[in-house]
Amino acid sequence: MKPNLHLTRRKFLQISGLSSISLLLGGCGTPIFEDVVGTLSEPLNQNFQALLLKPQTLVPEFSPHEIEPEKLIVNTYRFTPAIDQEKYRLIVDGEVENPLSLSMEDIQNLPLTSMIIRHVCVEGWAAIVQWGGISLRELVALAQPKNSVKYAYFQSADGYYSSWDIASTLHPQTLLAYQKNGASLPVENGAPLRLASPIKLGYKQSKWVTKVSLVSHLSRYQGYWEDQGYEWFAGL
Ligand SMILES: Nc1nc2c(c(=O)[nH]1)N[C@H]1C(S)=C(S)[C@@H](COP(=O)(O)O)O[C@H]1N2
Ligand SMILES: [Mo]
Repeated sequence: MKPNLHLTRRKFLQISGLSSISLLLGGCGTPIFEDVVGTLSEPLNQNFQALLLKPQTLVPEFSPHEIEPEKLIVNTYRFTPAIDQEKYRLIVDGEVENPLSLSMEDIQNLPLTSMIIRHVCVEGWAAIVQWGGISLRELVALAQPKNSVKYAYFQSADGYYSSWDIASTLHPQTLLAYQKNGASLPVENGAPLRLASPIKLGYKQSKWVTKVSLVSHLSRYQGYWEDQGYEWFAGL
C-alpha cells in the first residue's frame, strides 16, 4: 500500500470520529469493534471516503428555551406498530463490507448526539424539537459501504419507507434518534428509533426504522409519499 495515497487507520479513526466508537465498543468487547479494526487498514473506497472527509455545512441550532413541545403533531398515516424493544434489531445491509444487526443496547453504547432543530411538515406546520441519538454517519461508516453506494433506503415497522441521497444521509446532523426533548422517544413519535434531520422535510424522517439498506440505485419504489408524487429530495 502506498502510504501517501491512503489514510492510516489511526488518522481515519480520528477524522471520522470512529475513535470514540472504538473506545466505547472496545470496552465491552462487541464484535463490531473487531470487524472495524480488522478491516480499516485496507483503503476505503474513494467516493465514500471523500464524502466522509468533505465538510458539510451545519444548520444553526436552537436553544433549549426555544423548544416547542406542544407543536410537534403526531403524523402517522398507517398505524403505530407494537415493537418489542428487547427483540428489536436495527439491520444495516446492502452494498456493504460489514452488515450490522444492532440491539438498542448496542445503539445506546454508540456516542449520543443531541440537537435542537426545526421539524417541518409539508402539511403546513413546524415545531422546534430536541432529538438525541446516534449519528447516521457513524453507523454507516461501521457498515463500510462499497464504492457503489449512492442512496440509503429506510424501512419502517409500519410498512413506511423512504430513500435518501448518500450526502444527506452522511450529514453530521442526520440522526437516528431515541430521545425527544430530553426524554425517551415516545412510541407515537417513532420509538425505538426514528430519523431526525434539519435538512429534510418531515415525510423523509421515517419513524420506527428497522432497516437501513445502502445501495447504488433507486428502485421504482422511492418512498411512501414519494411514490404518490411528493418530491424525492425534499430538502429544507
Ligand atoms: N414510519 C412512519 N414514519 C413517518 C410517518 C409515518 O406515517 N410513518 N409520517 C411522516 C411525517 S409526514 C411526518 S411530518 C413525521 C411526523 O413525526 P411525528 O409523528 O413524530 O411528529 O413523521 C414522518 N415519518
Ligand atoms: Mo409530514
